[in-house]
Amino acid sequence: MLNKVDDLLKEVESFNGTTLEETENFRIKMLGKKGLITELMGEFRNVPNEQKKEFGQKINVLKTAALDKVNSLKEALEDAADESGPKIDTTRPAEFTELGSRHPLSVVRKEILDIFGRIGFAVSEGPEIEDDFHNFTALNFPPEHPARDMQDTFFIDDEIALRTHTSSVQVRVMENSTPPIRTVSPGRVFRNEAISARAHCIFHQVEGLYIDKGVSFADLKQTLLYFAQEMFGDKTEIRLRPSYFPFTEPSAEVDVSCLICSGKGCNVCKNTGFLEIMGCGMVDPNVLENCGIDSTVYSGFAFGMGIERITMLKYQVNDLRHFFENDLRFLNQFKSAY
Ligand code: 2U9
Repeated sequence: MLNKVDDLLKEVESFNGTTLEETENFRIKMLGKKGLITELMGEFRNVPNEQKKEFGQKINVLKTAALDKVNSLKEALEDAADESGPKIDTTRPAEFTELGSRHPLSVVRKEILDIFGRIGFAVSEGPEIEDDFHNFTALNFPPEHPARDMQDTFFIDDEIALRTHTSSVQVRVMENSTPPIRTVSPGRVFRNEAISARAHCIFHQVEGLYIDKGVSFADLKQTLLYFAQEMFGDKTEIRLRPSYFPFTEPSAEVDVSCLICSGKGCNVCKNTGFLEIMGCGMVDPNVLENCGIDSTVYSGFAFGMGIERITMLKYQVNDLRHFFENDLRFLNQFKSAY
């Protein structure tokens, strides 16, 4: 029995496997469940008592030698395989990563700001929580104007409210700079309205303001025609209808020729051939004076639009609530937009 151990030790010491497969087979032959060393260990009970101690020591040496030999050969063969060529295919294309997309309102806001940016309008932003002066008084809202009503405005206290338009940002620009002023103000606005397919208590605006010497209604009209054609296509026509806002005089609603029927009449434009896109007007001299600008020297125009409305018209979205629900089936349709 002791000789058998010595013979196996010699076999282990002389083994020099040249492949991983050969080495694994050797391990199974020696150390596997039915391996030679395993079997020999099972013979322990048959060893005469006076040899048990020596047998036990020798078999431990044999087992350790076999394990060391197998492990060191495997390690060396694996290292050699690594050096002979990479196991990782570095030319394999990366796993596909799902990209997000911009929200349609962000896409359209950027497009509006870019269009006005190309004709020299800077971007100005300001607080969403405003005081009465910047949201109402400076803009010529009389003290009893219905927009100041709790029904229409979210008041925080008597003096402070969530802004109802971004005109308040432009009041701040006028207070803090001297003409010429050419600025567009994008931002969230808040109105105390019931949520429906056509209205929401939070929506997004871009308002524009141009103040300089000699600014006329003709400048306003041409600026808005440029905007409409950049936004909706160069065949687009505009139409101005008289209107009223406290902060502009004269004031107008701006329509574009219907994007679906080009003015012929369809159910989208309710057979009028036109779609309303914004309001505009010449800044009321009272507003200029309230903001520290001499109305005898300067004049200006202003306009305001809802980003939701422009997006609905441009992408034929028929329910305003889609913009706030973040349903991926809706948002994924804007993946190709930049
Ligand atoms: C200053 C003076 C005047 C901004 C203007 C409108 C007309 C307008 C509406 C469009 C749809 C609001 O989002 S909406 O509900 N806006 O019709 N806004 S002129 O006039 C200003 C702005 C700033 C200092």
